[in-house]
Amino acid sequence: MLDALVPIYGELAERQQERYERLLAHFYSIYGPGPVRVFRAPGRVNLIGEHTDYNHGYVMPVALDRDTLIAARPREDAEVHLANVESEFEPVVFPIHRDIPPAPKGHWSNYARGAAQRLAQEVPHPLRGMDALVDGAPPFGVPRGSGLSSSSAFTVAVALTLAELNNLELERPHLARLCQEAEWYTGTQGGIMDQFCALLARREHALFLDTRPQPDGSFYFDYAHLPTDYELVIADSGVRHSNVLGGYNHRVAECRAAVAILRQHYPGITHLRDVQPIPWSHLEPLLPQVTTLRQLAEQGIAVEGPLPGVGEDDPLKVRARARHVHTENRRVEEALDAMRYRDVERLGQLMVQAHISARDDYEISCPELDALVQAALEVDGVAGARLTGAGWGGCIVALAHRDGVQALEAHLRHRFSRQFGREPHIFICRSAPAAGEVPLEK
Ligand code: NG1
Repeated sequence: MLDALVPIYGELAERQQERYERLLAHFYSIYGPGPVRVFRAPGRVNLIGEHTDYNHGYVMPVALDRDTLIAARPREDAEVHLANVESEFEPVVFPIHRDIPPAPKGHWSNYARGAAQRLAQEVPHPLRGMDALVDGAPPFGVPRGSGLSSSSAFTVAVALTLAELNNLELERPHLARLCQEAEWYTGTQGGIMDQFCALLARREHALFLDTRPQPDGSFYFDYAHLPTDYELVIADSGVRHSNVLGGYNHRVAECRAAVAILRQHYPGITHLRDVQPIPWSHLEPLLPQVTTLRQLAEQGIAVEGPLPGVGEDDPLKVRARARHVHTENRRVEEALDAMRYRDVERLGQLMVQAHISARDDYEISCPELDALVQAALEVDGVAGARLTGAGWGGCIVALAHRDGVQALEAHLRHRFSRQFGREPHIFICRSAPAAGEVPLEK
């Protein structure tokens, strides 16, 4: 088994082996002896490019060695039997078909239901179900609600497992798109970054992705080697956020409202990305600082797409939101150049600018994240730092010279606990390969 784990987890493979053995023993205790396959899907840390994906912009994530595992065997019928190594997540059973009723909002099984439903819609024949056991538990799982995309790791793991057990031959970018749509089932209107990263990442590389599908449905993406001698240090503020229950869809709505307004001047645009070549100074005067769906309707401006949870009179800060997306896309392009030219200093500056834009224009930061970023920037050898993921809590990522990592950890702990009375959880991001089956016989 170790031979299969070393290419994924490197020097931590031995500790992972115990985890995999525990998972298999648990699986047999629920479903009995017999053949079993194991699949994994990683979480991610986003280096730069936040809230750009649902605007068809650019992103640059890195897959983490924190992942979700599924041990599974196919069933003769179409039922999914799903258990979880964490007892707080109750076992569920549901049949796979094109219209699977959801569990209550926020229920863990909705990610699996969404994945199964979307696959069933995709293929013309019925799918076989599975007996499956999920392991996303700490310390090896992706921390939940912390902007490291535990939800997509789970969704992708389920979709990949079902696809493989049913011998479906799906190109990975296409599977990523199906997984993106699968997550909409849970109630968020998210982009494709996380699922694409989980399925196409490369170890020691950031994935540069243009999230706008090409006319033939393909995507442009590329890999940039992570700076040598530098580590990505992740510090978790401990502040938890749920995209399903929180402000994420409101930001999506604000961007859609900005598109609707700009469409008066640039007919045919569908996403903010479509105005990316136009200088911001031309766009800014066209966008009000604040509007509402009612005011827009009164002007005959219809905002497209589902807008779950957004009321007629909720303020929509379209100008600042669009400015963040416009400037952030430029920063991601520049960050890719900086990485190619091994210009770590520039990459760090761009990360800091991205944080400021996320804080001031997109308003997705919080005092804990701002304090962590500020503290990180006080340490020698830290090139840059920013919040990562959806925001409103979760983690920061700092780009730190290897020699400065210890000092960084100590300083973050000291500064954070003095201000908030508790310590942040800090870990170094070891990059991981994309999702796949783990060939355990090796
Ligand atoms: P996290 O950070 O995992 O909540 C979310 C979205 C991404 C992207 C980022 C913000 C999902 C599954 N993930 O990620 O698509 O929009 O926020 O950049 O919706």
